[in-house]
Amino acid sequence: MKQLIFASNNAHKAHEIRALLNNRFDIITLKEAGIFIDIPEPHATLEENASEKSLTIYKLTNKDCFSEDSGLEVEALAGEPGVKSARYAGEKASAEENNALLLKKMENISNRNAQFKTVISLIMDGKEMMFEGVCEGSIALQPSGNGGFGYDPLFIPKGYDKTFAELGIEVKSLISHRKKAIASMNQFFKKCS
Ligand code: ITT
Repeated sequence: MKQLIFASNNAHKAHEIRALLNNRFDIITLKEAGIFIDIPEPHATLEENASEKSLTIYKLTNKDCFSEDSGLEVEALAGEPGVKSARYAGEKASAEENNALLLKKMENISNRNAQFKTVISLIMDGKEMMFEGVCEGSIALQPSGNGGFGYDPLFIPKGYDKTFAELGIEVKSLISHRKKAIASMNQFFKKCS
């Protein structure tokens, strides 16, 4: 099976992506590849940060790889936390701290519309390609559920009345931002084969 390095240190993402790629590739995380670096994400867009991660690993390994940058964009907060999703409440903030800050900023805000966005940067044979996926929904009034990671306890996808953390990976894998971005990458792989 063809190997593909996933340029990420987020084990939750790797778990979801392996399920979504359905064993099409042997996905190797950075840790499994013996690469112990925290790639900086200094840019203002998900696209630039995704490129930064995959290009860093490609330059280091010269192997096919991909990365993804994701963020939660809240309409009433002008797209915050966006690219800062992982470090919204501070550089080393936990998911609970990020969620608490988001709820605080949304106190007394009735427009709860939000979307998750994933941008994938794939480098194959030295060429970069990008894929994107968006999942619309809304921000709950309080965290619920134990599944998933990050903002999942606060995000209610459109058409549902439970959070991603309550719905679990089975439902999330059908409708998520990550699912849509991976589906688009899969279309590309199908065209190539
Ligand atoms: P890598 O850069 O190593 O891949 P990361 O956690 O730093 O891992 P990002 O820079 O893409 O990843 O940060 C995205 C943050 O957005 C992530 O830490 C979560 O807080 C949140 N996030 C992304 N996808 C999510 C999802 O599917 N469900 C809930 N929260 C998510």
